[in-house]
Amino acid sequence: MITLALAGKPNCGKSTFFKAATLADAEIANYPFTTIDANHGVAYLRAPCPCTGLDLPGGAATCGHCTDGVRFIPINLIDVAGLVPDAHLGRGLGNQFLDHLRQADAIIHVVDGSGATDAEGNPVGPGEHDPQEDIAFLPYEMTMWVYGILDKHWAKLMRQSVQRGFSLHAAIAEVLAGLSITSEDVAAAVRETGVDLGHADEAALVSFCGALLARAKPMLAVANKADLAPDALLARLAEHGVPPATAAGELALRNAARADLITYLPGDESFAVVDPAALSKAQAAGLEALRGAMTRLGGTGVQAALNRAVFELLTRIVVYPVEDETHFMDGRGRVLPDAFLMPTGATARELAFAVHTDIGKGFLYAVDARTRMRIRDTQPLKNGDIIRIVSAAK
Ligand SMILES: Nc1nc2c(ncn2[C@@H]2O[C@H](COP(=O)(O)OP(=O)(O)OP(=O)(O)O)[C@@H](O)[C@H]2O)c(=O)[nH]1
Ligand SMILES: [Mg+2]
Repeated sequence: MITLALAGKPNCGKSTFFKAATLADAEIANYPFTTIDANHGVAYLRAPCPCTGLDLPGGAATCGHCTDGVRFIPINLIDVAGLVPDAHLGRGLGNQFLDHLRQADAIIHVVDGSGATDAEGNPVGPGEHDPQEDIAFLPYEMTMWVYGILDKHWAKLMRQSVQRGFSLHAAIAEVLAGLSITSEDVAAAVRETGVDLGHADEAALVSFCGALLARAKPMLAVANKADLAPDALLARLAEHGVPPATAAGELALRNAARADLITYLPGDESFAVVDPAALSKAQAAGLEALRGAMTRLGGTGVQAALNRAVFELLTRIVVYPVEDETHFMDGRGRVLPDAFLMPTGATARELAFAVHTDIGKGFLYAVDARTRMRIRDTQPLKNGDIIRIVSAAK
């Protein structure tokens, strides 16, 4: 399963974002380093369910795995302890937490878009800190952390490559394998930065590490606490590709929906109150304030950030494997039960391997369930495809 990590300075709203996205318990408080041990949970991506418009078995309206045609696809989410400037040198809680980011396929960098906390996460007056200053800090800390790992092994790496004709690219990839960095990534980062690894100085190696990291751990910065931020600041952040979010707003909506006070699906631009008479005065006022913020921001931005990280940064597509292409079912009669997040360009054979190694090994051919046409082995799958895999393995 895809794993995203929430990272950023202390007190920016990572645990609030995590709790809103997973509804798992997580401690939230207005001071730095509330979270020490990382929280792990399951969040969901939002996608249109392919059952809409299909002729389903027994004339069913939906597949039973979606809500009104909206499909929620599970991913892992990790809420990591806050990082402060110079964490790579051991400041704050040190660099042990950078280690949690190893497991992530991509990172959502939660920025306090309200400017009401300083670089260390201590509360300051509204707008006293410029959130733009925080955007570059996380990539920098992570780059310096990778550089630190490489630097520690550098003499050995050089010796090995000179004495034993070992490829330096492969040796670097081996040292950084924990970050899922491959020798292809190393070769690409060398091409991108033009670094001559054999004779590189510190600055050249740091820029090489930055390029490596951008490939291995793509990052999306999100301006959280946007409900408190002035429009002009949000517009400036948006110009730098940083979308707004209100994690606290999303958490309030999910709790209200769970209590049947409102109808709201994560990622909706608005919500509907079920029965205005059932709300306390405070609840009604809180929800109306939130409605205003959502109109201004185009929703809470939480679902949008999760979706963007997976569909845009990791360029995944959703594909639905079935065993019976006429009824869109698996072998147990369940309609469209599984959604697979495949890399763009993946083929049916790769989907077969993702379903099960044996199914992949026994792969014979695949059928597009919508057109009932066989698809070529080499043909890239499309987002939303429903695919029957025919395999010698059962
Ligand atoms: N107004 C507003 N406040 C928020 C939002 N998200 C979080 N907060 C508040 O910000 C404070 C910090 O939230 P946390 O979720 O604990 O932040 P964190 O980043 O996990 O903090 P550490 O674990 O200490 O690193 C709390 O008081 C939250 O209620 C938001 O979207 N809007
Ligand atoms: Mg926290």
